[in-house]
Amino acid sequence: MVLTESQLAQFDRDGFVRFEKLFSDDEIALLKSELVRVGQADSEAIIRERTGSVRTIYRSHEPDGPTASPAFWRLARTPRLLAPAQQVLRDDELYIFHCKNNIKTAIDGTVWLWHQDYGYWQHDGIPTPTMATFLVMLDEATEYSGSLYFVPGSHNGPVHPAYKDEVTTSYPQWAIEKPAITQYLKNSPRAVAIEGGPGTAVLFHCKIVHGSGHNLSPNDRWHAYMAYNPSANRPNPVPANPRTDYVVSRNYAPLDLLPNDDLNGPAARLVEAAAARP
Ligand SMILES: O=C(O)CCC(=O)C(=O)O
Repeated sequence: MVLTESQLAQFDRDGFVRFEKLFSDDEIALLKSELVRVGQADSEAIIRERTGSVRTIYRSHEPDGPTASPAFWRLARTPRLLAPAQQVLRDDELYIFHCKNNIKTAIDGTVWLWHQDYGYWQHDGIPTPTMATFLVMLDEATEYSGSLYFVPGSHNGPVHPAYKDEVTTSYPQWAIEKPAITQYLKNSPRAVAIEGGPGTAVLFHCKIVHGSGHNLSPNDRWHAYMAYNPSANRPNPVPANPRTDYVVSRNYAPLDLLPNDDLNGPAARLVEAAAARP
């Protein structure tokens, strides 16, 4: 998929660009069934809410590991995601910094405080804020079910002072400090709710100011995310406690576009194994 000049300009101006029904109902059903399957694993790459329900499933895009899924391996490489990410980052050599699936369950799926992704990722040693993430909606996202909010154009501003919040949710988050975010929101364009049906996709910049609320609705709100980073922008070593591989991937090999844009198929290992067969 090739972005038009106007889509590219929109990304550069607003910090995000959306695509309606980029994935079919069958593809969304496949991705959801894969998350149900890998969500049964006993793995540290699965983060739970304090209630015990699943909050995030990481690392479903690799060919190995307890949360691995061939469909997600292929999703990372589909020309529908990878090609626009290459375009907005002006770099053909991208790898997945991480893949995460936020399973914001009905009633108990909790908030993501206002933050910038690069607010965390700078602490992981990423040299420059030239990264972009594709969100794929696996359910209907509404304000009621805890959709994202973006502050348009905020990626062109500074990296705001952030603190590590270990109180609000089960998983620590680098959130923008309250005085800074309060002032910023008062003086910025109004945040927009990123609502949409299953199959909608949104590509966004790693410095966009965003957050999301609690899921008060009776319906789950599953989102899949692929965070793309140029291989040349891989993290520098950090002095202490580097985060684990499922959240800061050490696999910097540039991704190849899928030759056939089909999420139904094998992942790398299986492709290699098939090719090696006599
Ligand atoms: O899925 C959400 O509601 C928010 C996720 C998010 O902002 C993040 O993972 O950085």
